[in-house]
Amino acid sequence: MEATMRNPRLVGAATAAALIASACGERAPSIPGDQTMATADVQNAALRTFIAPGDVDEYYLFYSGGHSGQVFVAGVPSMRHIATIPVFTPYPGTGYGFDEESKAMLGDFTWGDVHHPAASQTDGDYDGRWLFVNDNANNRLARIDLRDFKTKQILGPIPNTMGNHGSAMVTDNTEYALVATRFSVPVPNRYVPVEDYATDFKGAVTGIRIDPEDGTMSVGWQILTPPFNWDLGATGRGPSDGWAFWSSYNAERATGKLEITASQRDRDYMAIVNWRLAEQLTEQGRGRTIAGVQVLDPAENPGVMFLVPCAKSPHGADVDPSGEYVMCSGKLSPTVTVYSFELLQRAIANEDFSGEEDGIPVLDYDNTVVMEVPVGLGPLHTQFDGRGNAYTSLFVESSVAKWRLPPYEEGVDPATIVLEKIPSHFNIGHLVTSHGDTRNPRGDYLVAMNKLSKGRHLSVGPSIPESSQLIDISGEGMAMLYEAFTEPEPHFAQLVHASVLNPIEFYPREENTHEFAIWEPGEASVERNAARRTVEAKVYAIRTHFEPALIQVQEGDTVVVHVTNTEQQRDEIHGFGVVGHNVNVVIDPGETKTLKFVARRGGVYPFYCTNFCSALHQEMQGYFEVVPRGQALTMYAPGGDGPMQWERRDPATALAAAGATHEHAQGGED
Ligand code: RUQ
Ligand code: CUA
Repeated sequence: MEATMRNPRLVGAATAAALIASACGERAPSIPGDQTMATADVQNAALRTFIAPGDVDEYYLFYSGGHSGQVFVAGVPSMRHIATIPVFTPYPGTGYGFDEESKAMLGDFTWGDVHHPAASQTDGDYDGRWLFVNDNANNRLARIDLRDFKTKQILGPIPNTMGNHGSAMVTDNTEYALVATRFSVPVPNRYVPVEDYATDFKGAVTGIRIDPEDGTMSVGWQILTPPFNWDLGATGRGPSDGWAFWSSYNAERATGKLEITASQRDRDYMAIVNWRLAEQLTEQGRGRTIAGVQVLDPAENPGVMFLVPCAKSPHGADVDPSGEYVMCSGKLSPTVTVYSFELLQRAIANEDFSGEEDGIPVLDYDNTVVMEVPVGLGPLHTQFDGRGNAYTSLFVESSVAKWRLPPYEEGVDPATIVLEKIPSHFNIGHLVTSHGDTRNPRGDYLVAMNKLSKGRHLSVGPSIPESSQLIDISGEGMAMLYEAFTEPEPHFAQLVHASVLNPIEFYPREENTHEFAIWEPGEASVERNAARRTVEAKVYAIRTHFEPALIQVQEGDTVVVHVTNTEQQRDEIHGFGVVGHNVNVVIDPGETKTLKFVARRGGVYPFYCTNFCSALHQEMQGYFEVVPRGQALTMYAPGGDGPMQWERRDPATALAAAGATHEHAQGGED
């Protein structure tokens, strides 16, 4: 303690904690279970989470924004929100979805449903290059570049896919992002009555190939599956490298009220997919082409897919850091089912099957399971600490259970495997530990992502946030540290050590390949094509003006503006908002963006810098003159064609105007 207290940052925190403890003695902070936190625990929590002004956090928390279509970035341990990365949703804050490039990426959709982010890996650990996120709603997958925290590609809709939920998980060396469907439909999609669901509807598992150089995603192969609802998956590593696993619900192949109809059987299935074999079979042309994708039927391609029963209505399928143990959490059973990969392989080799589903062998349950760990009610998802422990979220019980991974001693009492529980507020969905789905979990922090916050915050009316709780798992026991609130709606997250990432501070000018980038004010230009009724401008932006500051167009013209932010300095961001035309782009230093709008009504419309950039930010503005139809343009050659002439005439004698104002003002004073 002596040593730590020498750290001035910690002394400050300790003092703060002591102050809280004394000054607010009446207002005892409460933690899970509504027990009062002991003063020592308060002090510890304050010390562990306090980041002094100017200091930075240890970890990046990338958490999915659910149906907001975004990804949120927070620092851990402070849990401070740092950034919002828009992915499937326009976001005027960064101008995303307003410039032509990102509009093209979004296509016809203005929302998505992000559930499971997956950070790229090399040798089974995060490499800090990309973050892949799924869109459960519109069957897409997106890639965020962690060099600049921007969405760079949206792939999809992925053919033959409905509800891209079991997604995204990346393989050990980011060869693939693997995805699976939540909903089943007729494939190829056509009208078939829902009564024929069990026989005529299909799900799919898809391998999305990742280009190792630049991360470009493309559809590699697809496996058609029975109409089970694939929920969540995990990729193998070590001994299980080359394999992937998905949990499913609805082994009943039911429709209607699934809460009843899909909860009839005692067990659902976990899928075991040999993705390397799927890749080979596709290369051999064993697939049928449906909607442009090579689709493998597992009945005709033995070995590519197996099923094994698992506890009822599972959410997570997870693989431990060694790659030997695969587990499935059955929400409707109080257990986590742990399989050994070796036993699964043995069952496959010995054809130890207990049945089949549409030609897919079902492995014998008893011969593949190592243990049904009695974790508690509503187990949902499991992460690891790298010290032989697993942490499972318990939705119904509203807590996190810490338990011991195999191997277990002969005849071990299953109850002794569960080591500890800590309550969460409230109804935890996913949890994430630092590097928790890699070969090398760091074992220090766990974030519980709770589905309900039930008013543990200042009241904001009926539409309330979700809560996330930071738990210290570095010691023997788990300790609650902090609680933060987020907009809807975190599902899963990635907790990545800051040292893994190396984001840029601005875009180096040499890298700007935009066709219409300009770097000198003299290169700014406005060109009108009278025949096509378009005006195209190259605009130069720097603190604190635009060049040109006046653009003349004709009513009805399509206006295309390429704005280059010519700054080469961190934090010098400019915006370009056009009043009355629903356009706002934000251009980072060194970046060029293109915006486009139709000048529908004659008049004068200001454009201005929307991002506060300097003391003269308010002055950074200009005008679009929209000359009414039938009235001659004055800044172009007769006929309104060709380059716009900059200085058409002196501004209505600025001096005289100023004088007038002055006089007027003086008059007012008298
Ligand atoms: S999810 S806890 Cu794994 Cu779709 Cu929401
Ligand atoms: Cu440029 Cu504000």
